[in-house]
Amino acid sequence: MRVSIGLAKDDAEKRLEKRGVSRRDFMKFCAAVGTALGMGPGAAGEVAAALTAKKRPSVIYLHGAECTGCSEAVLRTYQPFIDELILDTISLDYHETIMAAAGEAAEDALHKAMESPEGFVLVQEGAVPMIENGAWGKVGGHTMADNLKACAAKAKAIIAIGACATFGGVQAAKPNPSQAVSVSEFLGRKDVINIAGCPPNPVNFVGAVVAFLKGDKIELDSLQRPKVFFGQSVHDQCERLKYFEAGQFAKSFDSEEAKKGYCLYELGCRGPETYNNCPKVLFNSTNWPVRAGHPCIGCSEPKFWDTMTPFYVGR
Ligand code: FSX
Ligand code: SF4
Ligand code: F3S
Repeated sequence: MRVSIGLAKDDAEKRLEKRGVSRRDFMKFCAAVGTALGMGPGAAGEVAAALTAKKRPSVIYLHGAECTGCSEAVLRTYQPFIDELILDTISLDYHETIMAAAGEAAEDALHKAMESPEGFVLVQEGAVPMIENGAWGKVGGHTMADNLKACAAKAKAIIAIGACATFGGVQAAKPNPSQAVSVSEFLGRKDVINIAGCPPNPVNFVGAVVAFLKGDKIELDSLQRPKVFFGQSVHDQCERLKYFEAGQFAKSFDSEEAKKGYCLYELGCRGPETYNNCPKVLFNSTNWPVRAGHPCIGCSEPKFWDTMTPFYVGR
């Protein structure tokens, strides 16, 4: 599907306005993305320019084995315009869960996007089930593995979004009955951009898209996550760090200490082992797990279902 037609910058802003999104809100969001990207004072303007440029990349968004929470996170933010923004500013030509087309029309859209002369960016949400030659996961009669392989061979850039695509996620947890693997493992490629998290922060996803649109090099860590988003531990950025350092810990969720905002380490917080920008970027610019009183469960780390469990137990 071609969700929208090519829009000049002003047209894009006008269209957002029509949906009740003021330029101010749009620029606020752009500033948040710019800040996450570690850009300077001109960040909002630069991000806005990248997102509203006339020439938009075609995006193919594939699903593997997952819960679709990543798509939900991107499309159901409190800012009603992020969906509009994504659909307007990139040309989302194929997205299995939100596209209107079905059956052969959907397949046609995929092939058309794959042949687009400008090329395309491939986004994959979800792991790749490998058992029985991939037969446990099929879309349009093809295995998820085959779809990914065919698209990856032609893509200009590959973004793996969410814990499942980046590291296998819940379906790769022991005993991994479907023999699920991550996108980079399946493709054997070191250039897949891993936007980790279960779900990941939409700002990090949009940030990676913006960096690509601007032609900026995206530096990755040893787990192929952009350093700019995943370079620091959750713990080091946590507002409860002062309590950790003072040895002040909440012993139970209903304790006075918990109410006072003491450190959740003894209640199983994995912030010290986890790299992500949640405390700084927040979800929906509103909150993040620890501020809401819940320990970090390590959702942006590989195999966290195996390595970070049992949850709610200190170590
Ligand atoms: Fe995985 Fe996406 Fe966790 Fe779900 O689908 S990252 S299970 S929130 O959403 O891939
Ligand atoms: Fe670290 Fe978690 Fe304590 Fe925050 S709540 S200081 S992330 S251990
Ligand atoms: Fe995930 Fe921990 Fe952030 S659980 S959302 S990395 S606080």
